[in-house]
Amino acid sequence: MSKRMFGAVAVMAAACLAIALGGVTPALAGLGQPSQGQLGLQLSATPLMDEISRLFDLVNIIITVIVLFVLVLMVWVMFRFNEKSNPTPSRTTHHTLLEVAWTIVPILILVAIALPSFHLLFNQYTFPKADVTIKAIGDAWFWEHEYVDDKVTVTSNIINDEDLLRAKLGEEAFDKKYGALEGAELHNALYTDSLPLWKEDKKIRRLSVDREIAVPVNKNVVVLVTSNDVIHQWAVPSFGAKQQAVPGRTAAVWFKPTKIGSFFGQCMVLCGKLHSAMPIVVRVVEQPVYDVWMGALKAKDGKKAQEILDADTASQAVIEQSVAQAQ
Ligand SMILES: [Cu+2]
Repeated sequence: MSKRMFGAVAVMAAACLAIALGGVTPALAGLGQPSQGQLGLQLSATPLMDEISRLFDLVNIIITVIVLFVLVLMVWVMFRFNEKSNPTPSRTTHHTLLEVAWTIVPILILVAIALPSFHLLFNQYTFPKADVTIKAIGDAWFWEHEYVDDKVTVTSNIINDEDLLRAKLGEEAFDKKYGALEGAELHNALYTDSLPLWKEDKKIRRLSVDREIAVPVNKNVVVLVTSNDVIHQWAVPSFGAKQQAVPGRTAAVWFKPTKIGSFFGQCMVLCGKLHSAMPIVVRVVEQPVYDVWMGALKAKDGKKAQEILDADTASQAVIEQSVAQAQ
């Protein structure tokens, strides 16, 4: 290999390695929410997601090594065995050792991927005894969360630019200011004017909801997922939890959150016009906070329940950090 060629291969290898390492750098991924310029998965908050992240990293490393190996081989063949450098080609058609190697090595690679993959599948489908059971019902376009044992339901609707502005200005002033606008003009005005309010209210645009659901930390949560109308999907990336919501059927997913905070998810199956308007927010809190929150829900006071979550400094600190990052 000539010096110049070696230099080019080295630069390409370094670039690939930088991309591969970038994918696993925690600074680029958010906990419980996506972040600007994110390359890898969202940070993990459950043992299942730990396992998913490990498998993701393992497969990424294997892919990177294979790509670099094939790249080096191709470059080598192009330069070392072209007509000019190698005028009399070898007539070899078989090489037993090589043939055995290129059969065995891929098998070993597949086994190395299959073992952790089956282990993960087994864990995902082995349901622990549930401490909290939530029935998540997809509707076009919002989520209802029914706490099966406590017989309470939390309905989560997305917060829009308009909602923040109406709350800030009051109904009358809002109508006076925006009543004459329509279409894109109205949309742009609402977007621009509401931008500072998102930060002020400590909410994340397109991800925050009016009524969040809460679960206690370090407890097993089983979510039964179904739908009232079309196919949706209940998914919270940091929990490694994702399940189709099919009308007439109930599927289940489980997670055990080990970190306190706010965890954002979304409907992940295209379900219609407002598919993007059905986020999920799960607040992971200490058991006592959860009990007080549940008490408020049982007293049919959804507003107070949300205030309890907003006043919980432990999980609120995490969301404030997220808001600061997102702006
Ligand atoms: Cu959807």
